[in-house]
Amino acid sequence: MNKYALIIIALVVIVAGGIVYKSFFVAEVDKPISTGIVREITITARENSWLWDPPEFEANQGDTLKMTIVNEDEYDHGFAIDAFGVSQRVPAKATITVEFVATQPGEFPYYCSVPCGEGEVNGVKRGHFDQVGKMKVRSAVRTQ
Ligand SMILES: [Cu+2]
Repeated sequence: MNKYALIIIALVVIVAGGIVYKSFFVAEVDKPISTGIVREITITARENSWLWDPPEFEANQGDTLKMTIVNEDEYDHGFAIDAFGVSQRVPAKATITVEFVATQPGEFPYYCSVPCGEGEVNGVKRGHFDQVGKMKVRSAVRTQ
């Protein structure tokens, strides 16, 4: 038997082993969750306020989030949630959409990822680093 046949047999054994493991041996709690629910959420960067409106929202683990991000400002912002790999530029006076599945429970900040300056809002100094919100993902309860 030549070495290429051995390599191919080894690859087939590794791939087949992976498929068998995934199909029969992954614990129920480790399988990805999908509720099939699509949650539509709109978040707005209010003009010269350096905040996200709403400042927080909730979802269930496994929900698909269809987010619409509105930028009312004359300058760019960014919208980022590290835990779900979300990071998008939101150009001035523009609206973008972001879609992802909330795969893990917990509290996750969403923040502006593009330096956008600072200013005064009702006598209080605010800026780029104040533009943070909180996403709360409730843990899925399994019934089996
Ligand atoms: Cu910013």
